[in-house]
Amino acid sequence: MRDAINTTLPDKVALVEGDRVFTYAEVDSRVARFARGLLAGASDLDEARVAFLIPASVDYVTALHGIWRAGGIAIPLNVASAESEWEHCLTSTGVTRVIAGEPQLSAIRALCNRLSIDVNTVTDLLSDADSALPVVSTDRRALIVFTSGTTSKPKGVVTTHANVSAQISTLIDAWEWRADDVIPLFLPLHHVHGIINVLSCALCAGATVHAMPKLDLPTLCAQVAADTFSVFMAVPTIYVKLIDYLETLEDQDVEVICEGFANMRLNVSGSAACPVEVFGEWQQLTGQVLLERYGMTEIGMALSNPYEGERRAGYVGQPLPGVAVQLVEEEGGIVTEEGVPGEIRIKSPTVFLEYWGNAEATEASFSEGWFCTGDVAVIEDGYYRIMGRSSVDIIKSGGYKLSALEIENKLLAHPQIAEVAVVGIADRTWGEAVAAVVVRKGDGDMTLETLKAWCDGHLSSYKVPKQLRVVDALPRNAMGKVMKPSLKPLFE
Ligand code: MLC
Ligand code: AMP
Repeated sequence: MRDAINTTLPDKVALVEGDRVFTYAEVDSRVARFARGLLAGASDLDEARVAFLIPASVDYVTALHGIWRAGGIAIPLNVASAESEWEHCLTSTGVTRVIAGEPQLSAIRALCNRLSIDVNTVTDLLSDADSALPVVSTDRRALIVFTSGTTSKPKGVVTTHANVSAQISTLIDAWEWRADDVIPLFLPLHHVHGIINVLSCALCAGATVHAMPKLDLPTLCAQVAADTFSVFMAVPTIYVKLIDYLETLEDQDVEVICEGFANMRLNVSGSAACPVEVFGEWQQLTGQVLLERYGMTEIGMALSNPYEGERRAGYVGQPLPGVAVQLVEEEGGIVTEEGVPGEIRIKSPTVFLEYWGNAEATEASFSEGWFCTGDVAVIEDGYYRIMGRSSVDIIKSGGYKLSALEIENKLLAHPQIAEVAVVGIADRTWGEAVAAVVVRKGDGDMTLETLKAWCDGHLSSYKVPKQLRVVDALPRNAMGKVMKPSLKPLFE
């Protein structure tokens, strides 16, 4: 098994954070000091849940790996969440300790006090003790990442150290990661795209990560133009935003930025379907043939276009090495021919262990040892194409998976909302955008602006509806269930 933080090149730069630079030896030593501080004399955290609220930075890496080395389970929190969303993550997993970045401390301190959870910064816990660190076996739980689904509250996806390691190794091999790679990291670090595909693969390969607190296109593009990076990974929304941003620039600036992308060895797109037009526009602008791949929090990456070989627009390629894939028809039969759609099912060392504290949901998500993704695909000419999802209650907006039910439940607390249905509608930038159809109660106007204002503090901002329609009644079938597909035309 590879080391999670490469130790073969101690003097090489692991992380760049603004104007600070950290070598692999420095990161490694900081992680060990933090792990000792967390242990505070104990021999092992024994899978205690430690949550952390830290944007991309050396502190994030220190917290993640420090928790692992001390034998704890790491739970990265979304820095953009509302307090009630953090509360669900903390209470549903029995978190005993939170590590916060300096600026995030004030946002989460009151909640931690109310829940009697210790809260510290990384610096608070750096220790110079020279006590031994535990030997953590690979079958132990490592990480809990929260994912939205068809239930109202997000579920905690538990992966073991062996799962995490398999997810990393698969990608290092498939995409030929190497120590001289340099990658920007602007994706959120509470999801596998940022955590595994970018940060963990890079640190394991001995590459250099430029950690950015958020996506800032002018700064990013200036670095691209200076040929800083060799690899680039993003969700389709970011490629759309880049294309739109380039349109606002002078020709000579566009040229140097596109040249910077052209000089990279790899541009990857994933987490949502990359529209064929975006694939084409990116190729035209930069010469880069995007490598599109398919994954999920529960399974890491499963399907990928080839690193060497033809990358097809609109397709997600073939199973990654070590990943077994089945397509299963609605009636339960395994698809054996091309052109027949079926649900994607996965068996692989990368597949998660369980949903935290939810044996029922874990069991329901497997069939004969295969994880049932809920995504439907078809094979055409040897390449998988994702056709959609089996549930209308899941929305993919800018790469975030959102639960329509979770948003509906929050909106129902609005004093003027009697009934609400949330749907995803096609959107050029976001892929799908959150849209709400509301039946009002009481008097007074309801506009998108007033609804958005009310949502502030109740929901993460990216879950807030971008469109609103007020209707007299929601269309329901004979069972009383809202017929969501019939709501989408309201937004055309
Ligand atoms: C931001 N906004 C969004 C949004 N992101 N709205 C809908 N969907 C989103 N994804 C809204 C904000 O609420 C805000 O609204 C406005 O856009 C500007 O916010 P911002 O934070 O400045 O936006 P920006 O930085 O441009 O963010 C866009 C983004 C971000 C694409 C960079 O959404 C992002 O990082 N997405 C990636 C998510 C991800 O990593 N998913 C992987 C999951 S793992 P207002 O109204 O306040 O102005 C997975 C498995 C796999 O899927 O296969 O990888
Ligand atoms: P998450 O649960 O946030 O990990 O999101 C995983 C989901 O994102 C998958 O189940 C798919 O629905 C979707 N997804 C990921 N990659 C792709 C892709 N390349 N094309 C289409 N959908 C994708």
